[in-house]
Amino acid sequence: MGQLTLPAKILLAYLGLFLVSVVTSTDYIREYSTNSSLSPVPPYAAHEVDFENAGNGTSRKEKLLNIFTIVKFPNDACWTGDALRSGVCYTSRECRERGGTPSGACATGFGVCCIFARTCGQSTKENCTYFTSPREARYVGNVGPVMNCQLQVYKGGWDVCQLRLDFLHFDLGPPDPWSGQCNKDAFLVTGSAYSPPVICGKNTGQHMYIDLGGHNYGPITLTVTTSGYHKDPGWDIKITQVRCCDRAPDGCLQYHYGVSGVIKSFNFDGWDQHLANQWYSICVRMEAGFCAIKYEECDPEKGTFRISRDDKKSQTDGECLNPKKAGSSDHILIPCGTTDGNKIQAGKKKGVPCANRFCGTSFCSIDKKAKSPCPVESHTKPFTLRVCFDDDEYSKKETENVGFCLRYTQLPCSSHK
Ligand SMILES: [Ca+2]
Ligand SMILES: [Ca+2]
Repeated sequence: MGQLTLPAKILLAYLGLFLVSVVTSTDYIREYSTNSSLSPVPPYAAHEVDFENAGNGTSRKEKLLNIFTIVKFPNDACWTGDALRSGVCYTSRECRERGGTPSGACATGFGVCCIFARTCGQSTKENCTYFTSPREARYVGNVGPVMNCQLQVYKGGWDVCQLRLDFLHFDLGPPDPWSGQCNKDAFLVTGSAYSPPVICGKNTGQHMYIDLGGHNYGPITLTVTTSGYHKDPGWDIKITQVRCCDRAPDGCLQYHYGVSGVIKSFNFDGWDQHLANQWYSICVRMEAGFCAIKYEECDPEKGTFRISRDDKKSQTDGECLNPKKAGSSDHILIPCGTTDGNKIQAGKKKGVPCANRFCGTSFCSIDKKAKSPCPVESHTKPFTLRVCFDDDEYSKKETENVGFCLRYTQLPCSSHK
């Protein structure tokens, strides 16, 4: 092979490029063509296919096709130097063509880690896109920006069932203190099979799964509206296209992994008011060897469970649905929750084995004998907590209803009968 003439080398290089274009347009798996004999790289193809850093990594597949070696690598997630940004491994040309920004190498140097950032008025179908607030959202004088900012998100493949939205940064205006509605600023998702709740306020660290539906091929629209009330609103939302085999269970707006973790109502970090019209489920994946789950307030001293009432009392079940008592019908639902693993409300309602609805201003006083932090545990599977907040906060009894922050811990099967 070392004896090839220059024209023969050019021919081989072009033939290699032809193979690349055929395969990459028909498959998620990207392929590169190199002439392994003309080591390391045919100079004429080096710029086009960017394999000058070719290594012998385990992630690529090689096979001999005549005198060409086809190098395949999947479009996996990759990490860049920026800790907040992950990308998708593409060839440098594909990254440019898809409107991404190359940032570092991946696939043992055969690809570039391609970052996709989008803002108002744009669209994407890329797995792992960052939807960020525009420059004009920055603070100018005493007035905040008035915006109606939309991003359209298309399915990136036939086997995508959900979008996962991670709010890396989310700081919008607060809800109206009386209605609890997001009437100043709002974030909403439209076009999905089931509409998630409209949210506003402070939601950094929260996430949502959006169901695309089996037959829905239209775009999902993410909309942020701002009224000028918040002087410096901003957001950075990571959008992941979730393949059907990796999806969260149906009906779970939030899906948490791990033996323990923290769950919060939207705008809990705003410490002003929980949002109205919130109807959704928070699910926790049952980890291997764990059979039950317990929830306790993140900080009972501070009062991190305030959903209805204003008097440091708690209620359960039917009481939570009685606005005359609770000032609201706002509650959370923990299927068959108990305070000591057997029963709830010791000494109050004999014979009631467990409760489903929990409301009030303290998670702890549900069982008067319980000591802080008074966990509520549930042996019902799968582990699900449902949020049911009605459409207003007008009642005087609902002042300072900040919502909830609960820490969950899964309980090993060995600790229970
Ligand atoms: Ca309330
Ligand atoms: Ca309410």
